[in-house]
Amino acid sequence: MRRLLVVLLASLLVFVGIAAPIVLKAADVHPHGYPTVEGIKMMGKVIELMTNGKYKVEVYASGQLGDEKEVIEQTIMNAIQIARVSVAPVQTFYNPIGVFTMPYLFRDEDHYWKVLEGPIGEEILKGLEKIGLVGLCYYDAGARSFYTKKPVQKPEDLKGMKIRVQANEVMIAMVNALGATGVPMAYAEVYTALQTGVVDGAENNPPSYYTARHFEVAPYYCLDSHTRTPEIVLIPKALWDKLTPEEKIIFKTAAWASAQYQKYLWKKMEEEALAAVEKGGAKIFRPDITAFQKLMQPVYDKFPQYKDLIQRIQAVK
Ligand code: GTR
Repeated sequence: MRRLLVVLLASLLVFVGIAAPIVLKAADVHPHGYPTVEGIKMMGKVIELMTNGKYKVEVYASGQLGDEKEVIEQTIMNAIQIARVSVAPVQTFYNPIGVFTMPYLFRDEDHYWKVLEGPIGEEILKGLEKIGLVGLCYYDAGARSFYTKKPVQKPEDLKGMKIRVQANEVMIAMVNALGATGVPMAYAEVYTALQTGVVDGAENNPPSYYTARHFEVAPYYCLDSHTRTPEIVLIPKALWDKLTPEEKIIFKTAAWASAQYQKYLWKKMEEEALAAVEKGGAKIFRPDITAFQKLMQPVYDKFPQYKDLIQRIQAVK
């Protein structure tokens, strides 16, 4: 009798539309307040609102659900439903996306967005389905540059240094081409690795350099802007396939809207971060970028699989 009552009550709740929401777990390595985390929160709110509460997005910030490689694996298995990661570590799972981590690939910011939000960017998002993921949109991550414990103002200064990179082959090759050694390592471990001298430097954009407080332990920031590696928002294909046609539009639209918001927050934080690290004692160098760029040919030679894509990217005006 009691069981029957429970079943009846549960079906009634479903009927009047107050069933327990389907929880979607979202992962990000950055803390609350960081543009990517706030972007995902906005996307979650739009999804919740537009589906009348059928879905609820719970955001796990600061790497609570693991490093990016683990998060990607879990998202493929539908144990995590929203992954906001850099495209760099996605390369191991889907090689073509690694093209976006090639050094000095994009002419400028305008070119970057034209490529990402044009047919090539769309094609890469679509290709992710082959590994069980659906790419919803890209987020801004500006340009990455080196920061070190000893000053680096030109490529020669990097010689012999150990530089932490993301789990990405192009990044290792890029650092090696400059005469240093690329050491892949999880983001959460970088602070201690710098502090204890396990590595001599790392590389990232100003908001990461600032919020992860790496400037405290590697105070020389050399703005060589070697890569413009975008961020990406991924969901499991298993989840996508279960969505109704209407829900698919809601998810896509929510992601698109959140990208506009994230880009706005990004611009603000990029400037604030540079000022903040300087205030915190970091020294910023603006080097001759062509000196770095000139040494990148071996990286291009090492990844012939990207040749066609690179040509198409360069042709985007
Ligand atoms: C940041 C990026 C993170 C993570 C990190 C890293 O710029 O937003 O997703 O990839 O870099 O270097 O590990």
